[in-house]
Amino acid sequence: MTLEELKRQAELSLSDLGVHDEAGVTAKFAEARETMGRERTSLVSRSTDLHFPRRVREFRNLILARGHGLVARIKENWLDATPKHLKPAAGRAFNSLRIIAEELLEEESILNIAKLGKTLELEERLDLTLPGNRRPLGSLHPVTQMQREIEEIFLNLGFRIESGPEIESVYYNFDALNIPESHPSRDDWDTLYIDSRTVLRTHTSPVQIRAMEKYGAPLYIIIPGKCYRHDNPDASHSPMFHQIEGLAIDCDITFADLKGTLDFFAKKLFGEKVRTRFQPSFFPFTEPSGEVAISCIFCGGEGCRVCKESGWIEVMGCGMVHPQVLRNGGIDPEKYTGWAFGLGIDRFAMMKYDINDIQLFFQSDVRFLQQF
Ligand code: 2U9
Repeated sequence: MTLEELKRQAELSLSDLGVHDEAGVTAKFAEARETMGRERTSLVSRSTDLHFPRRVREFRNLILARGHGLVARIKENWLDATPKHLKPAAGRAFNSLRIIAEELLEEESILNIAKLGKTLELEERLDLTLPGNRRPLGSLHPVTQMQREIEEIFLNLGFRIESGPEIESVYYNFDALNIPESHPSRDDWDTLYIDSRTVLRTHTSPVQIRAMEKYGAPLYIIIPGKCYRHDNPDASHSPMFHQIEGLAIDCDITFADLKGTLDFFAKKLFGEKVRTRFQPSFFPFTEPSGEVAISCIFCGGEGCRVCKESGWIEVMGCGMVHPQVLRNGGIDPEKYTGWAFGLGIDRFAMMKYDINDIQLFFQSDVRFLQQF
């Protein structure tokens, strides 16, 4: 029976349709099920058609819509209106019709079949002898690779990786680090202010203050992350760059520990032949402070264009944590001492991969990135 015919008969009672016994009831309901099943199959066979999802919904409503759907009409006329002696047979037949109708019309399954149909139909069209379309494998960004290489060295030394907010308070980014109000780094020439008390962090040092407050001493942590400075982008400066800082606080930490650790780090990263040189420097948050240089990795220290014939390349800063900074972190400088260092990860990646323009890291040019 066609769907149109089923719709017409669903408006009539079974006795109007000449059904007067249980066999007739079962046969009539079987006809209805068969019609719905066939309609569904032909619907799915047209699954590649653009309007398929809409047709599925329409067919679903036609069959299952509350009140005027076919199943509802059949319930009213073939079940509710059926004489008592045929009710049990009609009840059983109707229940199986409703269940099948719902399963038949479970939208998702129809759409999946459709998809399958589409792929099947695609496959028919697909020439499997054609080469597959290669999905070029990506790789880690060179700055990320350098960061992980540095993290690995300190993780193996028993340090933990800490992280913290990039939008920081003036207190944690400057005050707690002993950086005086008048210090030039506070100028909005150097720092990106969100408002008078909030900045984009200019270094990861504020995370160390937070860690000292949170964990106290002893503390062995490294803090990698993005930092921001009001810098005009050029070959060696970017307003957003990556830093990693390290902090070791314990009851007998000395400058010798600092030198030994950073010398070990440099040899692990640039090779055992590399030598380190420490020269006095100044940072508000360390006293004494040092500038660390490594023997030039391009000329082995003989002198070349990169190291400006000096044989040395300055790579990072360090120092013993200033007692006031320890106090700001809630640590008693009478009991504990500590060392800290800071380096620019992008600069280390430029050295390692011999890249002369920091902007290349942030231009998302796949021709550049796929080299790593
Ligand atoms: C605390 C105590 C001490 C972190 C340090 C440096 C030296 C340093 C520069 C490296 C390259 C910044 O990105 S850069 O320009 N940083 O030279 N940073 S000592 O000293 C700290 C930090 C936090 C609590």
